[in-house]
Amino acid sequence: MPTQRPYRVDSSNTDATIRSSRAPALSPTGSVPEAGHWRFRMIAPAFPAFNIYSRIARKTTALGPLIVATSVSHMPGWHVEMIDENNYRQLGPKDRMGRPDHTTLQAIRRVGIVGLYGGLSSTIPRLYELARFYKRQGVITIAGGQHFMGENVREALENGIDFVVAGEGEDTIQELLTAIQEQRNPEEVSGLAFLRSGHIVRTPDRPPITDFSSRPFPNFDLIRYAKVDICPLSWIRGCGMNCEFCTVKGRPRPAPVGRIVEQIASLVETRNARCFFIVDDLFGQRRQDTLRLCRMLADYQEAIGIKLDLTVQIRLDRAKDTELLQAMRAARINTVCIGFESPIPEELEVMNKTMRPEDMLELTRLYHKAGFLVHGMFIFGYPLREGMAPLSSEERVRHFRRFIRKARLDTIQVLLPVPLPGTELTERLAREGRIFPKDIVGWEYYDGNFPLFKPDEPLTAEEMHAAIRKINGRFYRFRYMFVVGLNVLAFPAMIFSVFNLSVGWHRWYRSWRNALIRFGGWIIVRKWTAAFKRSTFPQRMAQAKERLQSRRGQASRPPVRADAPETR
Ligand code: B12
Ligand code: SF4
Repeated sequence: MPTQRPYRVDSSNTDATIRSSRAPALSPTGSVPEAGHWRFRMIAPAFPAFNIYSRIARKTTALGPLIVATSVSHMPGWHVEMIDENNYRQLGPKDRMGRPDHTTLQAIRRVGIVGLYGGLSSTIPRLYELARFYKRQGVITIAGGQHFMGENVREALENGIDFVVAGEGEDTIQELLTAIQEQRNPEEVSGLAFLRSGHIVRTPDRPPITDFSSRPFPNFDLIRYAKVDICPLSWIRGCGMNCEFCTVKGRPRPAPVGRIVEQIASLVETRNARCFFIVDDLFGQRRQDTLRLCRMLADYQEAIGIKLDLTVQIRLDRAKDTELLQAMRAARINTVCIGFESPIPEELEVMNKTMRPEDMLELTRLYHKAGFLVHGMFIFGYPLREGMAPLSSEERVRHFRRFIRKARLDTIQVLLPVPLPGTELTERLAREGRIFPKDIVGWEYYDGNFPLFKPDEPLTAEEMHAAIRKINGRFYRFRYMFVVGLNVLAFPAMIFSVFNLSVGWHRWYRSWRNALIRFGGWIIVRKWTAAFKRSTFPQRMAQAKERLQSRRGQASRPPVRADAPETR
């Protein structure tokens, strides 16, 4: 019996559309600009609204999609570009709303296949909008990222996505594109989901990558219309901890230490890069390797006579390791981002964070003493387990303010809990029927700035929302504009009045930098509050609460017996 070809060519279409009897319609229209050349565009979709991350996103880029784009660019015959909608500068064509204009982008360089980054749930509505736009043009759409798990996979496949890639995408994308090119059945490719006759086909999972030694470095030149001032780098994937609210799971998998130094050196040499953000969630989790990395980085900077500026995410308990902190400082890791999460012991316990607030203060002091700038990340209003006594909004706000003041943090972010896809927190809240229905409060609100579920009584969703504005608003204030001015005036006195020039400079710089950020933060909080007041969110929240209430009412009502008399 002859084997069935998975694809047939639809010759009624002048652009020769390839159709599959087993998989989505595949149309490489426009992907053959010259014989043998295919075009691929990777897109990181825009954040839904201006928020506290908009500024930083404009200076950096999303690493995951860049790694995937780089992987495609190493395939023979492929032309690749990446558009980061959150870092999109003057030369990029824009639509009437000021967003990247994909019609013009297609007119300039027509691609046949797009990749869409779904790492942040808040960008999913924009991702679907883009997917539908490209699909209308006959472009094949592929999406990946941490949002796509569970029922979100079907949602994606019904919203303009042809293929959803699960987990790490750098190998899957190469195999999938090759299958498309060679008109082979995508079912042969591991780590995929797609629709066939309305049913989801899932291919076997792909094992996590463990060998990073021979993989290409992310190629920042692929990103068009962007200016990347802070280069993201990844050293260790996965996290050995198990925080209830977090999606980052799995055994830590490091790249060789030398590769990180080599990558930094290459970015310094080719892009004149100075600022780096190591995106790993737990820097320092492999102590010996971290010490080695820091020493190599320190030696490298000394050898080239250039000082770099590195930021890492690290746990508080690493502060006990004096040798590690010294090595990190010598490597010019200037800023540490720390997930304090909460100063309330019960909340820390539920999150699976094994810390006591009093120890947290002491450990923060050690980071400061070692000369780090400390960025504190907090979650306000974390839901407790049954039987635990919840606090009122005022009490919680007091706890947070007191802790932030005592810890003398340089910068803070206080967000609300987000029931992210695939976390234990989401499971717990869903079981308790507390998550606001998605048709009312959609993914665009999943950025940590909006209440997304019914909080523990006596706290209300409105109070929860007002609380983060109060805490952030107390920290980021207008008056810091004057402090910036005072610092400028005090500059010569500060530098020359102290005995040690280096200590004087650091003290002055820290005070000036923090005042500047706190004033900038005031502008962001104000802008964000104004946008919130214009938004429909309060009405949505009221509607969502009503829906939850009526569902609860239905659930608690005794079932109507079949033989019960009819009531009027
Ligand atoms: C850097 C970072 C940021 C940066 C983002 C910078 C930018 N321009 O995008 C900043 C600081 C702005 C940020 C902000 C927030 N973040 Co953040 N962030 C991260 C972090 C630490 C690293 C991301 C990264 O580079 N990973 C490394 C790369 C290699 O992995 P990857 O992105 O998953 O990509 C791989 C695969 O997913 C896949 N893939 C990805 N895209 C595609 C596309 C295609 C086509 C294919 C084939 C494959 C593919 O292949 C990639 C390579 O293997 C992650 C945690 C983590 N470890 O991932 C959290 C994370 C992404 N953030 C998260 C969250 C929740 C937030 C915030 C809401 C704050 C908060 N409450 O924690 C805000 C949201 C901002 C907003 N406006 O919505 C969550 C997202 C979960 C979700 N479903 O939304 C994560 C996963 C952390 C967590 N708590 O669980 N974040
Ligand atoms: S919050 Fe940080 S420490 Fe906790 S599991 Fe996520 S990445 Fe690991």
